[in-house]
Amino acid sequence: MRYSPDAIRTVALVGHAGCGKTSLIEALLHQGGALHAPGSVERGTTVCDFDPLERKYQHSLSSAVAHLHYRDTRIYLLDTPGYPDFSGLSLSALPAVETAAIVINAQTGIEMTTRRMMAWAGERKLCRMIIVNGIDGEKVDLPGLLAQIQETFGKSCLPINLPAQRGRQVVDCFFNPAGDADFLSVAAMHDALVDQVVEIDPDLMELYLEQGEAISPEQLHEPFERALREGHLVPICFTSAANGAGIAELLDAFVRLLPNPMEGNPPLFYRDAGGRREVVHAEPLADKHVLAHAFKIVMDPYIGKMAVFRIHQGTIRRDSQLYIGDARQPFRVAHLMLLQGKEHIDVPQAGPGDICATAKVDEIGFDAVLHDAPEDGNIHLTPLDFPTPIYGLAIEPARRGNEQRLWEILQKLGAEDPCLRIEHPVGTNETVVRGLGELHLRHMLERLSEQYKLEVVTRPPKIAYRETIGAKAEGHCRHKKQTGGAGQFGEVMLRVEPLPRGTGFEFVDVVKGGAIPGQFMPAVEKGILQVIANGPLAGFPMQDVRVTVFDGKSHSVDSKEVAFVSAGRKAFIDAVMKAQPILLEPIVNIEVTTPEAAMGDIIGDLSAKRGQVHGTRTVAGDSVVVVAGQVPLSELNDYQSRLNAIAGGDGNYSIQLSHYDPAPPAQQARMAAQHKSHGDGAAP
Ligand SMILES: Nc1nc2c(ncn2[C@@H]2O[C@H](COP(=O)(O)OP(=O)(O)OP(=O)(O)O)[C@@H](O)[C@H]2O)c(=O)[nH]1
Ligand SMILES: [Mg+2]
Repeated sequence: MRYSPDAIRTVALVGHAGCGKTSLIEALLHQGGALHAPGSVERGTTVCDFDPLERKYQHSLSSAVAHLHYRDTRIYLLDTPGYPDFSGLSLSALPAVETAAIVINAQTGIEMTTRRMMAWAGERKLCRMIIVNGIDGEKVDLPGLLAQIQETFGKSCLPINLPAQRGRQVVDCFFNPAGDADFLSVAAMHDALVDQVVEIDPDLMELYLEQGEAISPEQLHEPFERALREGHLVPICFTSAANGAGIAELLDAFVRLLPNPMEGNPPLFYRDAGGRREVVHAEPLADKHVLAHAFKIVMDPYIGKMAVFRIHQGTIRRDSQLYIGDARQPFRVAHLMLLQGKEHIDVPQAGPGDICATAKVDEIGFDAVLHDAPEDGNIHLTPLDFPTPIYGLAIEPARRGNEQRLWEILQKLGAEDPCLRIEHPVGTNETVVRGLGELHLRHMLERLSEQYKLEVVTRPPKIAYRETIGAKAEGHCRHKKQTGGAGQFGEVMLRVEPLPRGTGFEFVDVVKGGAIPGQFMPAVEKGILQVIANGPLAGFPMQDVRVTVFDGKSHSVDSKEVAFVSAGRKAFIDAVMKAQPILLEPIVNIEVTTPEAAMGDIIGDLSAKRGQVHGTRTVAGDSVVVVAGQVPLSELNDYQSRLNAIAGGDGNYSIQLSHYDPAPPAQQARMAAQHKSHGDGAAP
């Protein structure tokens, strides 16, 4: 059955781990008739947590798509993982939907992912709603939580229903405001909602003041959508995925109140017109050119590479010819499928608003734009601002000979997750996988062994230190070689000086009178750049240095490129070693979420690790705190285990690169000595 765009809703459920997203989708699928009985996360029987590792851990580790048909409407539900380690996969689901439903656990309240997702969805201009789930819980303080939500996210967050019968039901505050709620007055909430909606439209406001109560929900539909689009209204629904309270009402709210693809804010497409960005307005119309966006890539061991995409414009049919980005050759859509967790349902065609998948097309990468007009090859979707993966693990196969296979599998895993990066840092002979946290990398390792049956050994990677200098100095080298016939000659004199942190490298040539002939200057720079990539102090890349070459000598016969590369390199090393070389270490911003009882110990531990605590804030009532600060990355080896020990298994943390600072002198000395003992020392 084909749906016109106005009969489609797309919703991504986002929010902190364990708030009930997967369970809610299960309850909604059941309510909408797509499932005879809801499965459970504990029994490993849900539609969305179908991966063996998800079942083992009882947590979603990737995003999943489900859909249902309800009251002539097709509703797409995207389940996303709540752990911050997998936020690359939750964030990437956002461009596929009109609405982000931020789920809050009634028991634990506002958590780190809640805040982040509210902010991220707001930045992407998505319509937002809040679902407070778990209202059946015994010790929940729902009035307190509602006040906290409004305090944190603003007064635009208003309930469209309220819990009743001590969390066994909900009562509607918008369409039929009647009945008693467990707290607050239904009538007052209705008025607050209508006030908020009419505020957006002065004409309606006037009418409202005249008509008063008589204004109908139908009259409010347009302004309601506008209020959602502009973030002027964030409706709140209450649910329990466990006892079913509020589930039918939530489904009803999806259909009646959430934007269809024509009512949501348009996707952020742009055309790259020779470096200039021109906004492209995708129109959700079936007869226009195709514009679709691949937001999820799955490497299925059985069906191969599968791309999941959202159609924003036009119609895709089985056998359609589509282009991937700026590729010249189109591919044929051999399979067009709707997804229900791990199930694929072949469909003949799909249109604007639909979320589909196609398999066996190797060229479709994450974030690819699919289209059917060669001239649209320069259309892109504004990229998401993903957190930087800086938590690294050096990895190699347990058995020699498997290097290539490991590399290929890592590339596959990296293709699925925008926050998993595979690196081969210059100057090291390591393959390093970077992710957002220990859990992220542990999951990657489990997939290597369980899914791909590849055993590997790991160790902490070399920390990405940098080198710089602390003073001005001059350096000199006369490179002279006489081997049999032709000789080599080049002489370079240069000056180095420190630049402000984060500036990089500058090369200045002020040589006068052709002391170094112009054609050899690139050779001098090449020699210097070799040292920039592999610093003389401890072998790390150098930054924030200006090099001024001011004099030199050449020889009419013996001067050659190699001689000046060598002279440039050695003169530069000479200068750097006299200019107070400094080892810089990465400093990260850290946020530790911990039960309040462990807060003092966490702060003490961070201080002992040369960290600085900038502040703490309370979330989830009073029981959980977030400690924010900065700490050198080199101090965080094995931090999750320490945190587990201190916080009794309830601690969590996330890090992001902040800046580079000089490493303590003892550490510098140790690393310089290590570098020397490996024979890569600074001696020119
Ligand atoms: N009492 C109660 N328990 C719930 C409710 N919803 C979910 N749970 C339980 O809470 C736990 C976590 O639920 P999930 O659905 O896996 O939560 P999630 O948001 O998908 O978690 P992640 O996948 O880790 O992000 C499971 O044990 C559920 O059975 C609810 O409304 N009430
Ligand atoms: Mg889940």
